Amino acid sequence: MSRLHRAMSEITSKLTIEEREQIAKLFNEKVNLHLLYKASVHGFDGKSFHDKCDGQGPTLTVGYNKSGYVFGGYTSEDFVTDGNKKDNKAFLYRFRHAYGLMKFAVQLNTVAVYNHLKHGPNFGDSLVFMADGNRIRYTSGPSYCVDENTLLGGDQNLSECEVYRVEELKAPWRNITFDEWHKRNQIASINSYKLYRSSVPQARILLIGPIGGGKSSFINSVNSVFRGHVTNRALAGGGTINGTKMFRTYSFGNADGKSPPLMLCDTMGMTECTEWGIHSDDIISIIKGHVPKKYQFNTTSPIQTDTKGYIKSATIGERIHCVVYVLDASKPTLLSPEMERKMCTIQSQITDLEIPQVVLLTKVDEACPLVGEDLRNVVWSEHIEQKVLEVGKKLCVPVSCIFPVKNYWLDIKCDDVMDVLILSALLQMLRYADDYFENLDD
Ligand SMILES: Nc1nc2c(ncn2[C@@H]2O[C@H](COP(=O)(O)OP(=O)(O)OP(=O)(O)O)[C@@H](O)[C@H]2O)c(=O)[nH]1
Ligand SMILES: [Mg+2]
Repeated sequence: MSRLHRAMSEITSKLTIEEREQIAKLFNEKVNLHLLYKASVHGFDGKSFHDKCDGQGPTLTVGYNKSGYVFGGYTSEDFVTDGNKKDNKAFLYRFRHAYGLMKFAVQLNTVAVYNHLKHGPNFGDSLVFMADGNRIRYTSGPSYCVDENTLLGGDQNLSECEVYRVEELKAPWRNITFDEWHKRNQIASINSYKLYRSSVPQARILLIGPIGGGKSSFINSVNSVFRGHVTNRALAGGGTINGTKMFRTYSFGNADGKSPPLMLCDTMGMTECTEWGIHSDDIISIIKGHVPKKYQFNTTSPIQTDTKGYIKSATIGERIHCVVYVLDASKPTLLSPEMERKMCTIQSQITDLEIPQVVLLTKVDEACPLVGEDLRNVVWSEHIEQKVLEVGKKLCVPVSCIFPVKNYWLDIKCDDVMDVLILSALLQMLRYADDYFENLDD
C-alpha cells in the first residue's frame, strides 16, 4: 500500500485544507501528514498519546483551542515514555486565520522534548499538552522563544489535540503548475495552434477504451473548460444502458467565439465479450475515415463497404490523427487479461497505421483518496504513479504520453486544477496529432 494510501486512517483529521496548506509551509520538503492520534477519540491523557505515538519518527503535534488558534510543535525525534531529547530541527508554531503562520525554532542544543508517561507531547517543558486532561500548560523556558499570548492567545483549554507522523515525500512524478495563469496559457496555446498540415482544419482525436471508462465525460470536460461552465453535450453514464452507442464527433467553441483546431470522436465502449461493445473492426474503420457521423454501432457486425453512409475514399482530414485509450484508474485491475489482449491486438494495427497514441487515466479522484481530497496531490501520489507505470508497461506507451484527469461529472462549477489537467492532456493530444501530419510528409 502506498504512503499516500496509508495516510487515510479510520479517524478523520480536523485540519481544514487551508490549515494543511499553511502547515505545509513549515517544511522545506513536501510532506504527507498521517494522523496517529486524536485526543477526542483516543483520550486526553498521556498514556493514550504514548500508546499511539511512541516510536513513530518525526511528528507534528496540532492543538486547537476555542480562541481559534491552531498551534503545536514538531520534533524529528521519536516520542518515548521517558527521557529528554535534544533536537535542533524541532520548532513550535502557531496558525490563526487572518493572523497567519509563525514558526519558533528551538534554541540550539537545548532540550527540545521532555518525555513523560503522564504527559502528552511536551516541548521543552514549555508547551505541555494534556498536562492535566484537556488543558495545556505553557511556561516560558530556555528552549523556545515565544510568549503564551502569541502562541495560543492565552487560552489554555484544548478543544482537540492531534499528532501526525510527518512523512517526507519524494519529488513529484510530474511537474505541473496548477494555477489560473497556467490554465489561461494552455487555452491560448490550444486556440492559436497552427496544424502542420494547414489544409486540414481540425486534428481528429479518437477516444476508445472499456465501457464506462470516462470517454464521453472527457468530451464534456473539454467542452466545459472551453465554455467556462459545466456542460453535458456527450451524454455520459457509461455501460449497457447509458453508454455511447453512436459514433459522434465534437468540435468546441470558446466563450469568446474562438474555436480550437481539434475534434474529439466518441465511440461505444469495448468489452471482453462479443455480445456487447464496439467491434474491433469498427475502430480500425473509424481510424481510416470510413465511418460516417452518427453511425449506430452494431455490436455483432462491423460496418461494411455497402453500409449506408460508408465513406469509401476518406481524405486525410476525415481520418483519425491521434488515438486516446481511456482507462479508469480507480479499478483495482486497470485491464483484465482478456481486455489487455483485445486492446493490444487493436493497438498493433493502430501502430501499423503510424497513428500517435495517448492514454488518459480517468477517475483519479476515486483511485486515490488523497487525490480525491485535493486533486493537486495527483503528481505526488505514489498510487497514481504506479498506475501510470503499470499502464505504460501494459500498452507499451511512454510515460510522457499518459495523462491522469478528473472529469466533470459531479461538480457544477469549473475548477482551475481540474482544467489544468484536462488541458495538459488535450494540448499533448494536439501536438501528437501534429506529429502524424509531419510524418506523412516525410
Ligand atoms: N469519480 C469519477 N467518476 C467519473 C469520472 N469520469 C467519469 N466518471 C463516472 O463514470 C461514469 C461513466 O462515464 P462515461 O463518460 O459515460 O464513460 P464512457 O467511457 O463514455 O462509457 P461508454 O460510453 O459506456 O463506453 C460517469 O457516469 C461518471 O459517473 C472521473 O473522472 N471521476
Ligand atoms: Mg460514452
